[in-house]
Amino acid sequence: LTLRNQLQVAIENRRLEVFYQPFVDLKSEQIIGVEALARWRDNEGNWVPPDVFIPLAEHTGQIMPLSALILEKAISEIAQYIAHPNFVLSINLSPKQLQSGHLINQVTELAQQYKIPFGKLQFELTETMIVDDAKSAFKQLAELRTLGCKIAIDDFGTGYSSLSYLNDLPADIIKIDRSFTRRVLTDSASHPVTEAVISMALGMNKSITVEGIERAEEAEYFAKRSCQAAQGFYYYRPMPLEQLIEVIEQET
Ligand code: G
Ligand code: G
Ligand code: MN
Ligand code: NA
Repeated sequence: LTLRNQLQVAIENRRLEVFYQPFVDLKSEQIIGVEALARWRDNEGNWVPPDVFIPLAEHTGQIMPLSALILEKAISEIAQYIAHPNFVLSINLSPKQLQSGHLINQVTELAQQYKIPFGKLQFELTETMIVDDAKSAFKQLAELRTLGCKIAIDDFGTGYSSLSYLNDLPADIIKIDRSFTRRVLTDSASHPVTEAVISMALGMNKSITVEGIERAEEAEYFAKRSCQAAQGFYYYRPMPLEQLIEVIEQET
């Protein structure tokens, strides 16, 4: 079977899994939410990297049923932990989901079914996704925000967006890409850019989540600069639900 056919069968049998990577408050290091990350094993039982099957699914159109499956699995699995104060479930969106127009209905139905307040749901998308079809994307993002969902710009600083359009970005949170994080302690030439990205985000009144924190010194650097939240292997790696439950129970 081709990878595409294997993926088709896996989606139909709901065999994709969701891993969760917690993110934390930078000051207290307390978990304030989790990012849902799709995971898939092929017929031989080997993990296929999401960098492979997500683009494949986007190419074949399988991304729509795949995304619907991940959204439902994540919401149903996390529903009972959402009651913790400040706990947010963050979901990666694909451009097709924004274009389709079904997203609002899907989200509304699942939130009602699993009794999840909209404020507990966050959606991550990249700058490029918004620019590609700005008008329709802005409208859908505005609707999600009106419901109370949070919007986060993923991989911030790596897209092609013009600075002028950043003013109108319909988002609550900026996730600073890990390529910036990686450099702050090693490559002094990149500091001005990182500092500029931080001041832009703060100036636009966005909350900042720093991605890819792998060392205490990196966390310190961003904490000193008014960034609120952080994610990275230094705190937690993406993990299966059973492990996440243990982590949450240890924390509370
Ligand atoms: O964590 P990781 O290696 O798993 O993720 C690789 C890439 O795949 C990241 O860019 C991440 O945003 C993306 N990704 C992971 N899960 C999903 C998903 O459910 N939907 C979409 N659209 N992208 C995802
Ligand atoms: O594009 P997005 O931010 O959704 O990508 C999420 C990906 O980032 C996941 O594949 C996850 O495994 C990876 N990731 C999360 N934290 C770290 C980190 O501290 N270091 C590295 N190298 N990758 C990370
Ligand atoms: Mn992400
Ligand atoms: Na990212």
